[in-house]
Amino acid sequence: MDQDYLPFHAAPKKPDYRPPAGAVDAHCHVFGPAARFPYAPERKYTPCDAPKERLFALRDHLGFSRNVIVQASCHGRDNRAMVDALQAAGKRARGVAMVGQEITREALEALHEAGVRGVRFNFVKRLVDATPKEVYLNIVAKIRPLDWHVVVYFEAAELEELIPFLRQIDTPIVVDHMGRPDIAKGVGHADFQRFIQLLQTHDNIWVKVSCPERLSLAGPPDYGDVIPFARTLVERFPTRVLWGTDWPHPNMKSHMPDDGALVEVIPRIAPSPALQQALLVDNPMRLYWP
Ligand code: 0GY
Repeated sequence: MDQDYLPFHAAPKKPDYRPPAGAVDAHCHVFGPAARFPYAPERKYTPCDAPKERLFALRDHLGFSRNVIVQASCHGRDNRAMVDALQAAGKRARGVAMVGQEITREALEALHEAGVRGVRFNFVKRLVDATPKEVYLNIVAKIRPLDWHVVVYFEAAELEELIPFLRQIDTPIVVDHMGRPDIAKGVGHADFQRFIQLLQTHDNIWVKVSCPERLSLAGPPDYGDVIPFARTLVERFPTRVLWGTDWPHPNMKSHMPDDGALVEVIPRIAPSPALQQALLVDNPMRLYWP
């Protein structure tokens, strides 16, 4: 199967906004190269190769210092491409893996040694087949001794059903892409307010204020309709927000964002230097490089 979405931006602009020293891109991926790290047979899409060298070049070009490389569904539970990138990055990258409940203590320790600090549970139906919640809870029990956390990816409509499950997880939980709110409904809608209430009542839950390009109805380069969602989260939960490029933007079919333009969104969602320092440096350092 050939790649079935747009390739990543070949030459992103140098952003006008400069991130603070030590900034972390806390959500990005490496894909392949397929010749060395084949894609998972059960994948729902085939990405374009997005090798580690391109990620590290982008990191430097955008003015970032570190990456958190998140395992994506197209590689399934084969974490080798991600681990290979972590090893090449030295201490400048951490990882989030996808694992099965059968994983051994030794295998988890090897991932930890490579720089993995979390597991990802994906609930987005177009990306993965459903996994029973007990399986995920068994995995949580295995990662707890390593002080890892859980990254969850779901869409807003699924949150209500997921809340009892999330309450059973006592490690930190990081929610991808703001829980994918429906931007057309607005910040005041019950769905987004439910998410805010969850953050208010559970101080172990963090959120990535990422992916305006996936959520926006207005589109590039402004992504103005997504700003109020992200800014609300940054201002209300300044110590539990993370930011990431989501490079190389798998499954983007409407447009491929310019990563430099995405960086320029940051001061609009985190308007003060103190909020930017928390979002880009202090928060990810606390979670990934304590
Ligand atoms: C993202 C978003 C997507 C894909 C995945 O695991 C994945 O394949 O996360 C998506 O299609 O929304 O964060 O990369």
